[in-house]
Amino acid sequence: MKIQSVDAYQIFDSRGNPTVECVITGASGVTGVGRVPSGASTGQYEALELRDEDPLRFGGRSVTNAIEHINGEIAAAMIGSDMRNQEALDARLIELDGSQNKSRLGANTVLAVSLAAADAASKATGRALYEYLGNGQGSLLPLPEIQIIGGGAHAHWRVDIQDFLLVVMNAVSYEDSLKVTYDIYQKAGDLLVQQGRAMGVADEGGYWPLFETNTAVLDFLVDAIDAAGYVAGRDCMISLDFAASDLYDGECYRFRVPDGRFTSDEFIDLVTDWCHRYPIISIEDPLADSDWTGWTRLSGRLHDRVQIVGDDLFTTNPQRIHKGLENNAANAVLIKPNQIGTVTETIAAIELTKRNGWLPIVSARSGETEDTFIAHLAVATNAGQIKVGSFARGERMAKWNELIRIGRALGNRARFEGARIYDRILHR
Ligand code: 2PG
Ligand code: MG
Repeated sequence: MKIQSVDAYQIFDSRGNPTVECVITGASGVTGVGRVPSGASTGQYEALELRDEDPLRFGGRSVTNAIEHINGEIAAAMIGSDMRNQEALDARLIELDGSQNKSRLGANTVLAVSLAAADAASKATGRALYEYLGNGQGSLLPLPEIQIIGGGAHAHWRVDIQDFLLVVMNAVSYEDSLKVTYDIYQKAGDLLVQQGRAMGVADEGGYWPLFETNTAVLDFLVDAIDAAGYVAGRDCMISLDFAASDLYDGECYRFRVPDGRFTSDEFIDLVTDWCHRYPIISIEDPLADSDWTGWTRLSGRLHDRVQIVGDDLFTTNPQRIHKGLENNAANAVLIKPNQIGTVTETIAAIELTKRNGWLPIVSARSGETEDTFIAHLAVATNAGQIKVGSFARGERMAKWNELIRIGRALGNRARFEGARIYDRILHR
């Protein structure tokens, strides 16, 4: 099952920005495709996303150099290799790049090839992608975290918090969690129109409304859950992505609505207070990616009460996850393949997280494509949770729908733990 050709070209993501698509063709004619997403609130420790930086072309965002790398030196190195040996292919890509953070070839460049190889190999072996990636061991359908309201860098800072997400705590199946989400997403939209707050949708399909404070959004969400016929705190809980690296100026955390500055300790007090006052089950990047002492202090207070997720803090990087484990900095890790650059390293980050009793959450980016790799990855690794943005827009629904298909294909092998997944880290 040798790789016969590697072909990359520029496509566009859900924000209309250029990105890389790569097709790998095997000697038998089988083809696999990889498409790369892109973040807006990117962490400073992420592997490098290579863009042309030519202000006259796509605002500097074109990916011609990435594509030339693939069609040139990467194709030369990949052609003739066995597409079924993902670890060897990824090791070769890492070796070719030769840098610490994929800065020579670009993580977007390398990931497009790594994803395409996995897809091609799954087809060549006649296995669904989740079966191929998980070597037949994956059967757990993930509990979704679904965005209802967007803010921060994804919604022109209308509110400070980036993601206000819903977790359906008592869902009995993956599809049940989508049904409850549908009810609440629709009801929230109706209420926003009634209240004259509706403006549109943010980058990931969540509403982008007018609110004067961040806590007013939390109050609104609780009301929307109740108005949809569910009980906040019992049936459904809230998950927040603070994306706090974007709020941090190196000394203090800054809120715009209302205007406020907080030291790390003061911000920890604020986050702790919210977790006591509202039905919050999960907090992501509650502090900046450089504020390690703050993370340890916050986790000391909340680690058995809420899921504490490092996204910018860990950037799917096993070295940073190790540091987090040593420092008791969190209890969960957001997993984004393009933060690290290869399928093998992404799976290694998930395994490291699980081995140490923390929870992985497979995640999309704010700039997405129709690619459904992450749905397969979540099931393949029995990750237990997934975050894809809201319950609207094609690039988001592609992932939710793919998980429905995977569930059907698994048949009675499919498992769903729902919110029981949190029992591994929380005392509830
Ligand atoms: C995040 C993601 C998805 P971005 O911060 O978790 O919400 O955003 O892709 O912009 O980093
Ligand atoms: Mg995040």
